[in-house]
Amino acid sequence: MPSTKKLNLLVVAFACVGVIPFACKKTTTASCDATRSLHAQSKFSIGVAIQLGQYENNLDYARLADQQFNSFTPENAFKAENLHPIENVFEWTEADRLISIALRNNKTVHGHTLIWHQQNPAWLSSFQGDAEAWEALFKNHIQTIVTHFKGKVKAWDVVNEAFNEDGTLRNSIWKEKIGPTYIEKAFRYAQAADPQAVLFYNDFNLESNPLKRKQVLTYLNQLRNRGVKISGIGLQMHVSLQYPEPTQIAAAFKEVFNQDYQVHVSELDISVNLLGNNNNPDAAVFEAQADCLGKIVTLYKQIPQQYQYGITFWGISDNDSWIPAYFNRQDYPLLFDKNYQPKPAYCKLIELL
Ligand code: 9MR
Repeated sequence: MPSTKKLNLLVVAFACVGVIPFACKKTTTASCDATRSLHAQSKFSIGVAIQLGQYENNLDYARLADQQFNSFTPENAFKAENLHPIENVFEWTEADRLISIALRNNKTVHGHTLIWHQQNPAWLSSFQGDAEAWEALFKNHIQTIVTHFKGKVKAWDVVNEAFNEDGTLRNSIWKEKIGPTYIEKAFRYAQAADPQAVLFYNDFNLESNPLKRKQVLTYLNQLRNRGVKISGIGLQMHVSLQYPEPTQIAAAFKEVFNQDYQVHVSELDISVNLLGNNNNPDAAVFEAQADCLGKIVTLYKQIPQQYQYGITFWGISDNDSWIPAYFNRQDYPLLFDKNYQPKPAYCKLIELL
């Protein structure tokens, strides 16, 4: 995530915290065990970001991954720095292990991500070549990966986080070297390599920033009008107790499906310590988190079924979340606690699905 995202989140949080300290109000959730299965309860897919190392070394993690979720998004294993670490060398070993675990356990795999400005291999920034060489590299990167996983990966986040918060195109190595049409080209190359794959554009703050959402939709609609296949939009939804308001989320879902895009809540987590001043939240905070998730899921269920691609959580337990390391603060944003026990958010979810 870019540092601007960090800043934006904080600015938004400071702006809101005095006005609406708890957008998601407290209710009481009965305690529950995790002997049931989220995905078995659900009409749409319930996904999770998977870390291969955790899956292979932590029995609690693997048990919950298998039991509760039916779609796996590799959290980092499919990013360019891991799959394409050296020019002309692709490294499949770990990604293939993850695929066989998923398929053996009847999970679908959501490929994340083909083209991004982050987690690119070092060789890319020093690659010397003319426009033609860059185009060949770009095409080869996308098509080698999509072809390798054809028939095994159901859907791809073809392009990730390509827009700024004001809705303009973000500067990135891809925009610089391939040109501003790189998004269109990425989708066309992915589609040609696997015509069956479901193709997504994925980004953050689409649920909370109407300007960015409008610009992204306008941009993607233009591509579609030129015959580019774009099946859906991933709203990452790294949200918090304070923000965004459920009304904003409802508006976002509606705008996206009204324009004929499938809606993937693609990286859901709910921060309970956005400002870093509540390292030991009490039970009321976790009830509020459950309530917040309940509102999101209730809104998601109102989306017409053909547009419900699914909800994916960005990790299993609070132990596995990216947030503490990235923001250098304690946080507890997921469905299971650090001991892999269900939290009120899990109980709320299973009750609502
Ligand atoms: O969760 C991922 C974390 O382990 C990585 O260190 C980080 C690197 O930027 O990427 C995290 O996942 C990101 C995802 O790929 C795209 N959207 C934002 C996610 C959180 O930063």
